[in-house]
Amino acid sequence: MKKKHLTATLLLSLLLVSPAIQAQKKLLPAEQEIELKYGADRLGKRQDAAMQKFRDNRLGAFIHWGLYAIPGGEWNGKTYQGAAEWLKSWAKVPSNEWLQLMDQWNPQKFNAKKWAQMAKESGVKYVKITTKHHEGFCLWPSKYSQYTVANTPYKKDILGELVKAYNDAGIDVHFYFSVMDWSHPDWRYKINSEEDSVAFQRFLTFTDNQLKELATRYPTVKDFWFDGTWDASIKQNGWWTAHVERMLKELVPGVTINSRLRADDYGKRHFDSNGHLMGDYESAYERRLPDPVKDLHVTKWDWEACMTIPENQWGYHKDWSLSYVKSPVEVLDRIVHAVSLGGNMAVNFGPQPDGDFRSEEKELSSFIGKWMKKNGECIYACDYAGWAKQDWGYYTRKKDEIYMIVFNLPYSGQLTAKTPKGVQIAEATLLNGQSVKVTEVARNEYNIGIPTQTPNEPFVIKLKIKTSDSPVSKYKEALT
Ligand code: JFZ
Repeated sequence: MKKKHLTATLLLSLLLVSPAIQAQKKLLPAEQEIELKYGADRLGKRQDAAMQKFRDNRLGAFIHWGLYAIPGGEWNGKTYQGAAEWLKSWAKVPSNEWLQLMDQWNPQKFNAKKWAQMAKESGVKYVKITTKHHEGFCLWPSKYSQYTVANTPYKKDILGELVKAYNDAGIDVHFYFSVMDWSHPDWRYKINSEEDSVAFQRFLTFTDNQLKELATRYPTVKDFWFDGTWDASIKQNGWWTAHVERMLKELVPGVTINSRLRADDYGKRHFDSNGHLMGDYESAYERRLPDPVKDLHVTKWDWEACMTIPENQWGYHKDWSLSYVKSPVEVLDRIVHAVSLGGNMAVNFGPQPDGDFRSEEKELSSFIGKWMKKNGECIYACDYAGWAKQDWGYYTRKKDEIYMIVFNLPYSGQLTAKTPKGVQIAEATLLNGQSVKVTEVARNEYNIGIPTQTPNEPFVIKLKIKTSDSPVSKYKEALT
């Protein structure tokens, strides 16, 4: 049993992670590109106000909430270590039995306004909500499925309440949607026969209907984040992924779509057969991040990473002691790491079945929120700075302002900053305006002082820069 899960996990990582990484390396010279009907719609970053808002938001929350929250990783007295939202699969529970959990869906502590307030206080600018995960249970009263909130004791439209509450708080809502649907008889992993093909076309029509329903019921939705699209059946129907992207963009002006939805004419995913990103942003960085030195190619496109607080639990799991749980500073490190490479970060929360959040998540959320309140200007609307990574932490940039976000303090009491050619540091300050000593130590190399009373959490130094083509410097490069 265990071995099987390991193999499944390995296979998942091989199948899901590598295509994106491999494909982008195979960029062909323009004249050798092949013609694609369902390849990238656009070359380079999307440049419009809605995309800019998506990018400027930078910090988001992911919410995984569905029937899986009820068993919380435990089935028939046995606890499963794998991701709680996959429990149906780990414990091999037949769909009809699993969907009976709907009778217990009655989150008495659920309060959309409280969720929105928590999000607001945590500093996130958007929330990605699982409208439907692999299990097939819908958080909205879909007329195309019987497995929805409407048919539970709770009855109410959870998604609708959340969209309203978040929007009222000025927070953008993104929809997570799993195409793979374990509750639907027409879902196929692979098309092996005419019969499969017919069933699967029916399934795609059902999915179109649900997506149109979501887009029209909740027109303020800003993004669709697709999942469960890695199987052969979808790769054999790349046309459909291109169609869905166009359909949603027509229904919801400005909407953004992740690369995970897409497959091209040849079943290539994320990046098409010519190596161009499909969708609006890359979404394969999950629970891991690009290397800040070796993976600078990611700064060429928009991307969003997502991460769990334990090692790999998206939905609510009763027992967080089964894997390592990241500390608040470790979570913060990953947020800053993503932004320093021009990416967004969505931190995941898995609410309890009663509609409240576990205490660890509340604490984390409040830590991030307090830090963002003081230091958010180095995150929101910031981008890759283009400066060489140093050991003390990360750089981000907003126009001519460079932020140093310090995670590691050196014994020398000096932070090294190396500027690109033609760039000098004019001034350094803390975010409260207090000035920090800058010493030029070599051409394009500076020592930046640290505050005498060092903060007990990561802190930010803001640099003002000057640019000149022929830099006036008393330091000459060595003649060799
Ligand atoms: C998927 C889901 O199976 C999981 O339950 C969760 O919702 C997560 C956000 O997405 O899992 C994946 C999907 C893609 C990768 C890894 C896990 N990937 O590309 O590495």
